[in-house]
Amino acid sequence: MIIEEVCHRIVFDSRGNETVEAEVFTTSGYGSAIAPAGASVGKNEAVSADVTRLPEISKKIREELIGLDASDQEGIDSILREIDGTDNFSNIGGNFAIATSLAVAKSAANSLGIPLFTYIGGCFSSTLPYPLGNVIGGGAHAPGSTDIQEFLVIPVGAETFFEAVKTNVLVHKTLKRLFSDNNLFSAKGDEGAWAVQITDDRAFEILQNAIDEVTDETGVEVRMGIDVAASTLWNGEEYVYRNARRNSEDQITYISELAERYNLLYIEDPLHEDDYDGFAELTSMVDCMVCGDDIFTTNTERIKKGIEVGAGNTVLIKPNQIGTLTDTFQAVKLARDNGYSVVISHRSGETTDDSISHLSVAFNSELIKTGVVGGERVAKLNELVRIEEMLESPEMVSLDRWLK
Ligand code: 2PG
Ligand code: MG
Repeated sequence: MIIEEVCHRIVFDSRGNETVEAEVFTTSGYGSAIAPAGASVGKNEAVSADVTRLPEISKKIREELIGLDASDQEGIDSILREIDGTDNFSNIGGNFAIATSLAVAKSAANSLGIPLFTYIGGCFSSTLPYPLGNVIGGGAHAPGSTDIQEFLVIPVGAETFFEAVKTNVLVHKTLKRLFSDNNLFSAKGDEGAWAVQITDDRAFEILQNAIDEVTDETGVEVRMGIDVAASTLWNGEEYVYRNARRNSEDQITYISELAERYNLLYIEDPLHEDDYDGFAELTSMVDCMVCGDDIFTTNTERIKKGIEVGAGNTVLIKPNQIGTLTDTFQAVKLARDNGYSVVISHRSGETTDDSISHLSVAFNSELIKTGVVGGERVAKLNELVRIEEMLESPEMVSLDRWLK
């Protein structure tokens, strides 16, 4: 499977922003991938290059990759790093790097005639993640709505991936009715979550009602989670909410109280991206998943530091935060080897690219964060429905560690 051609083009993402698509042709196969983009971007993430530099960047990549074996993922990813020459892809761009890296993997899988999840994870990859669905959102994804960026649901009682998606959808639909019953106007944020002009307290309350209704109706247990995206609330001294200001200690107390009151299963970015000690303190106080997104940025150096101090117990994995599939794999491996759970995640700016669905199965991840509705979110969920059907004996991943 020698690489014969590599091309890049500019396409559009779900926010209408321009992004990069890469295509890789081998002697016997083809793969393509598109880079997503975030709105609440961690300051340690790989940097995206301006897409207008496409001719120059594409030429550099093409010249180095043509003639190589597409199955040498590590070798190709290290060449991408060499062409770039910086730590954070600030030369050729993390967007060009990740699209190319994933397209190479897809072309290799296609050359072998096997699905991407089997190519990456091997023949024993057969567990499906639970979908972590964003149902009410604000922050950088819907200014004017809630302060907490994402109110999430996890259908822990679902026995199949299909049932899990159906349950999340039902919560999303139920919320629409509850908002309207309460004379609240609801629109949708960047990830298809409801954007409503309500306080965080009210959002928790209405979401709890929606979950209770859905569980009564379906018998499926649903748990709540949040992505505070606390770096976006942090002004350098305090967390600034619309009707409150909290210093670090107050923030830790506040989040731990929320965890208790709403029986949270999942808390992402409760503290700002440099507060390793705060993360560690909160992690020791609660017994749910405490997940690092902006703090870790899928970066092994940063995850290592987290492991050393006990910051978090779960890692959010976003391939475009780090720039290559090999780096993504290493982040997952480091997290796993140290007892951290793994959540594969979309970005708020997405396309119909479904690579992360395959990665979630290949990496045996506990959760996949994708949103609940909208073509670019459903593309990931539908691909997992197909994968579930494709597998001989599909099973949902075990969340026993987190369920009491
Ligand atoms: C997050 C993500 C995805 P963004 O903060 O976890 O929900 O948002 O892609 O804007 O960083
Ligand atoms: Mg986040």
